[in-house]
Amino acid sequence: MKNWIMIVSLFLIPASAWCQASNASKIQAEGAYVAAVPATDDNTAAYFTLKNPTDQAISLVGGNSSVAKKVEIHNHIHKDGQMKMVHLESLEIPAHGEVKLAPMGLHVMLIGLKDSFRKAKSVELTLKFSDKTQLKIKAPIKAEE
Ligand SMILES: [Cu+2]
Repeated sequence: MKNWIMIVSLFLIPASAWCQASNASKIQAEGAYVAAVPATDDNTAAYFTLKNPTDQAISLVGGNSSVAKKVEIHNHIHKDGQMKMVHLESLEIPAHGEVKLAPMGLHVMLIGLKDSFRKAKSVELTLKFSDKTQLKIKAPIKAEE
């Protein structure tokens, strides 16, 4: 009798719910926005604070957006008195910690902006993490702050 009840309860959970639950990231993105740029600019940057409420470090490893050809994780460094951008393969968010992406520092670069960006008021961005999960965010386009 007990076995019979277990089989029935397994069937009651739809397969789609399993897929979504395993693919959705536990990382939270707060205060997300994308910098408004002149129409002649091919690139822009997205900023947000990533919070990791879990017991394990999780890294941001990439992303994509329909408004840009490529999405990369970047940092700004000072070298020989100049400000330079460097491409990072990944960005770790410590367990129970947070990482702030902000102008003049860490950012997510949207490279090769498409025409759809020019008319947009917000950008949908998918962030990919080292634990194979994804986070979809909607970031308004506004002046850098
Ligand atoms: Cu950059």
